[in-house]
Amino acid sequence: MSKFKFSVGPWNVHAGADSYGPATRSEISLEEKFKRFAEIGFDAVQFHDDDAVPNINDLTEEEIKAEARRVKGLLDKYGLKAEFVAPRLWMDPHTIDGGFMSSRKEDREFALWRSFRSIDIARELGCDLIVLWLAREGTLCAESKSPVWATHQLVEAINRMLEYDKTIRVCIEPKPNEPIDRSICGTMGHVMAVSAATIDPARVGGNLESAHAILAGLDPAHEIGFAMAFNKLFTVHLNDQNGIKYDQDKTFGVENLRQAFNQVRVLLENGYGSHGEYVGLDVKAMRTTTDADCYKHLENSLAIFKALEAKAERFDYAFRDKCVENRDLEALEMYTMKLLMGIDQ
Ligand code: XUL
Ligand code: MN
Repeated sequence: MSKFKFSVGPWNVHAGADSYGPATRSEISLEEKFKRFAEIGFDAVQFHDDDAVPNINDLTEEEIKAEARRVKGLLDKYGLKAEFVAPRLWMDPHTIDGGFMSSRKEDREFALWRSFRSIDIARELGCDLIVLWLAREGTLCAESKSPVWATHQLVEAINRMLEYDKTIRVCIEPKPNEPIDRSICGTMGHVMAVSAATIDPARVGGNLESAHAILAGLDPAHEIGFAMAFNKLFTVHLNDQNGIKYDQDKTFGVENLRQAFNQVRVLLENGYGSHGEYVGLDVKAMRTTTDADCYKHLENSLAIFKALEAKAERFDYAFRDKCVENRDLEALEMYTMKLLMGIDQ
């Protein structure tokens, strides 16, 4: 029995289109996804603003809230909670050169409008968390934007959200690049600095995605630990990634089992979830996956997480301490490898 609660986004079950080719699977309705998420064992759903309210730009504020209430009804029907809402600030023509730090004032206002609407939607869905994945916040042409000005724009935008709703929490999901070349807020360290500069740091934290940390050349477990040291790990996006290349969002643990184990171990060791945090997955099916198997990557990620949780529960801390005391890290490393390989010891 897992100690954790799990969440997932509707975009994690998708039709398989990528930049180089069309869809390979059928589209699935939001309700059908909710039904299967609940059956698979998820507790909560993560949303982009327009996952919950399609065509959001064409609706009035009241229409947006009404549609969000309808989606809340669907969540209730399947016993699911909403975990967070993330404004999608990368698809719209207004976001070509960024959102909060776009070079044009009307585009910056659009980004704030979507953020305020995301807060409204979150409230209707019954959650208090806004995730900012800052997809286009940075520079494509290094000389085009001052990183000082851009960083101030980000802090100011978060302050406006904190003022708009006095109890909403804002959570940055850092990523060093893609689709932007040079990101303004690329790691957990950046997130902590931005948080500290806002008007209410206790309400501004991070969402650590394993793949994004690996893209930054960092260890996801250490990024998790760093944020937890400041009580700022508001959620996680667990997945896997084969080195520093395009963002792959692979099934959790399939590339680096030891690194995955250490993410689970750090979460478990430090009581992640005791303030209601969810273990979120952000994983994609392979393009070859069939319609019949289009939830397999989620089932597999959950199964791998739970198997690693059971290993983490069995981790022999007394043996670890003895190895550390004797400076016998070779023995500790082999103990860990045997634990992962299922070799009796
Ligand atoms: C992009 C990414 C997004 C965010 C949500 O790399 O991870 O799916 O998690 O906007
Ligand atoms: Mn993510």
